[in-house]
Amino acid sequence: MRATTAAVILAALASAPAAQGALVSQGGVRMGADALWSRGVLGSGQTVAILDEGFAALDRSIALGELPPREAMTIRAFDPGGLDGTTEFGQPTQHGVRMAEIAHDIAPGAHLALVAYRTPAQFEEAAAWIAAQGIPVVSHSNSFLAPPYDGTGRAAQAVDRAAAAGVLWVNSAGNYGQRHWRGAASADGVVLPISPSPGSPLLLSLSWPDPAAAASVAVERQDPSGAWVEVQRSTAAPSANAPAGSGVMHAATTPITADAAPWRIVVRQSAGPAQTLSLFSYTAGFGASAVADGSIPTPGDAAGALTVGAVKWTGTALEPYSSRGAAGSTAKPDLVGPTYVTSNPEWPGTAGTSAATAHVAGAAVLLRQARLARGLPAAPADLRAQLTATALGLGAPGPDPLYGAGMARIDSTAPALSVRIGPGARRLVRVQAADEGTIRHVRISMNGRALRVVRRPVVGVRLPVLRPGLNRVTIAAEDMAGNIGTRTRVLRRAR
Ligand SMILES: [Ca+2]
Ligand SMILES: [Ca+2]
Repeated sequence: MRATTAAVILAALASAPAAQGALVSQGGVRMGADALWSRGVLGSGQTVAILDEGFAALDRSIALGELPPREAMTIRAFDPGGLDGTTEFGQPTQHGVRMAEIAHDIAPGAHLALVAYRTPAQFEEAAAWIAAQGIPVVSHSNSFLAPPYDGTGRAAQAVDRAAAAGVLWVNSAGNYGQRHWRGAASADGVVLPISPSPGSPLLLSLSWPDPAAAASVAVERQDPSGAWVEVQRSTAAPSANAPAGSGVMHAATTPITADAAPWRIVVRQSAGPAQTLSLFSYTAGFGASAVADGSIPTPGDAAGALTVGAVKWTGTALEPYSSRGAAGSTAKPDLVGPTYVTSNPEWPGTAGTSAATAHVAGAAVLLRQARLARGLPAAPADLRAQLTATALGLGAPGPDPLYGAGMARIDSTAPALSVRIGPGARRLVRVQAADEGTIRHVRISMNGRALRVVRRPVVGVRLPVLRPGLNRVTIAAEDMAGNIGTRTRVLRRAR
């Protein structure tokens, strides 16, 4: 995106409500949240839960003014280790703070509930607690690599129960588009090359549907002689996330720290009826061998989740890492949201489907307040219906497994245009575009040729001398949420 458009955004954000903190995510204006901010709809009277693995360094964010003081938030840790949390790799994580900052940018008037968990059991407990508190919107930007990934697992059921109790559960689709592989393998194995950064942890998760089959994933390292040496092979067990009796199998490795040597993955099926094996990698990508299709883990697979993929706030293309639904299915994802944003000056470029999810949760909070103010129903189904109906369609027409219904947006009204055209041989066109959101640009064309594109709402252009006969002047104004208003005037010059 050109710097001038970034300037348009910065100008719009400069008038954002002071409660939003020092820096406001560009994703807010990208979704057209300013259309509601300008009407004073900031999420007041609403609560949004940020459910995450950890909220380390929370006080730094508060000190920077990017989050409200602790006493103004609800804080609850289901992880006995506390709010700072731990990742799969045993590290404290600030991930939840980044998500809370984004939701707070979009809905600064909303009460925040920061909820930490570590294990799947704590996740289920936290989901039930959020529902019991009557919290209407939850932002959960995390996934479990625990099969099945078809909406029937325990984590998905916990989400469905919360949704049935009145929670709009906004969940990340996951960042596994380049870290998923699916296919068949023989006992000799399928080799998947990986290029981990030295020091990064390797952790793999393989699954298949039939307990009568045996399969494994192995991590191999090349020694200086060129020989591949197996460092670890997974052990298989019935998936703890699977419903009782389903028999879905799970074979995971434990974390290994990569070094500068070449590494690779080998997937084998050693016994039983031929299976479609599904492999997720926590960190290292599979390069050209990756299969993006069907790369949404759980609980983004839950019917009760509003599942969100990622598009950079500056564009319309799906991020290559954004997990995709199964080809031919329109079930997931439900939407995409803006990502690669900065909400805290110390954390430039927060990316992933995580950030997109926190934006959509914030948007849902604003819409809920606006709906309730108008006496409209605001149950999860109502919010979901509004968000999907007003989304900016991207990709194939209709819902698709890449973008779902498209980019979530709050502003779904096209700019209104006022056009005046003066007399004379070279006529002066004066245009004023008005919008509740922010104007991205105004374009003036004549006879199919662009004369002027400006990144402001008011513009005057002197037309070239008209050609004999009819001349078509088209004015188009696009807002940041992608709504386009157009006006066409036909000017005649005698032959
Ligand atoms: Ca912020
Ligand atoms: Ca608009």
